[in-house]
Amino acid sequence: MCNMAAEHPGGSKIILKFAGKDATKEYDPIHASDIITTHLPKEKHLGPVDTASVEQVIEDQTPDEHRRTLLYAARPPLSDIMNLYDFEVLSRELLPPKTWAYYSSGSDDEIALRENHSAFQRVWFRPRVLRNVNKVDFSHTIMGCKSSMPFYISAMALGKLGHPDGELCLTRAAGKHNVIQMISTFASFTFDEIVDAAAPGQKLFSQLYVNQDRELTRRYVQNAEKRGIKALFITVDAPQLGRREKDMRMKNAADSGNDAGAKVQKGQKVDKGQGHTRAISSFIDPSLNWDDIKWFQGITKMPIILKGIATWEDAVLAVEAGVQGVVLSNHGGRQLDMARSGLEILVEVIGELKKRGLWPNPNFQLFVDGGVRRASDILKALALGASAVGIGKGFLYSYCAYGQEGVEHALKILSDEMEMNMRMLGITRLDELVPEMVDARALTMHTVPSPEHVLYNNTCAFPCYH
Ligand code: 173
Repeated sequence: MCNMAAEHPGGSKIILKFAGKDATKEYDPIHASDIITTHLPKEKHLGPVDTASVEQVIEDQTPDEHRRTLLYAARPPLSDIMNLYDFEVLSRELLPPKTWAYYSSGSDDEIALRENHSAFQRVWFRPRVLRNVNKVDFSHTIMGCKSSMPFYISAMALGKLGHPDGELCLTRAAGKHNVIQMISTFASFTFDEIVDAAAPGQKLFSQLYVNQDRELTRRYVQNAEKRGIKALFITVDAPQLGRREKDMRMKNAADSGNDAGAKVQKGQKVDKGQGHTRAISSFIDPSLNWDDIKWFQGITKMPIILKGIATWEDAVLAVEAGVQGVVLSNHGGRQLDMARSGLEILVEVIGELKKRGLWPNPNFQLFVDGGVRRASDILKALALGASAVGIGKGFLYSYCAYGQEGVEHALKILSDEMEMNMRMLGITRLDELVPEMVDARALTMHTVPSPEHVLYNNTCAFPCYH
């Protein structure tokens, strides 16, 4: 137990805080169910818990939990939800503050987070008219997989924090509506539990954080291939997790009470207030580099996509490394603050690949993620040359608020928006989308005022000082 506490990636404090108590509620969302069998040596498996000996914690709801329970019961009917932002507004009120802080936090001043949204606002349409747009078809092929729409559900960690069925809400809705889900390495459910929840023939992608223990990574990748995963998205923009300060502050607040943990920790080096992600991410290998790509190509036949490319220079290196594509992204504004939006990177990358005779390229795909909430966003990215886009938080918040039904409703909203926008753009199929249908001249101009006049109002944790 003591050894374990010292090595626990989330710090020893939390272990000591729950020592001798039932920690299921805290443990479950953050740990996949196979973590004990895959990470804890056999000799440390002490056997089944004698529940009679466990200190029972009968928890009354706090006034805030009670308020949220009432709010949850009084959610508007799904038919009132007009767009993907509506889910986000509801989630902010419905989720426990710690969960909202973890999901919604961008890094540092959250400028990259906001930029993802505002970049789309700097691209305008040039619609064509008087074309027969009676029948509109927006089905698409992504990495050889048929999809009802030109996006995939991007990987997000710790889904159970937001809903008991977590990522499975996505899997079930995606299977029903024929869209592709990318499974996160740090999902709350195990990789196999998610694949098992998929419908027969349902197409899935896998996101990979490369572990310092390459043997674990090899097993993870080869299991993914065996289970029929269609593409491997290796995250390359997170050698260290960004400072998501909202998340970090919540951890500090939770730990600052006068509990046993705090006393026992006195004088010890404490892993203070890292927040959910930084704690879990200690497995990620910061030594990952271009030479490792060959190793991946040697252990799997799945197509490899590098997720988190932010410059044309690295896109060229990716082509040269022989991978099948890249995701142009700033990691939802959660990594390097002020890294540009995927949309802006896309225009730069295509220009430079063209100059080098590397574009168009049937063997290399460009994906974009970050800030996508509307079909108009998707169409802008496709017009500018993206093969497809990734949507994460839009779907995350839809299941936080309404479970699987919420995800299905989000898909229906996007489908309606796709049809309407394509008609008004003057196209009936996605291959009719051309760069001339957008005006992206302002994309590289970063002079748009940020939505909040005083940035620190957004990141400050001490509202009484406002
Ligand atoms: O953005 C994230 O939160 C993320 O990528 C992550 C990384 C490690 C653990 C959990 C989440």
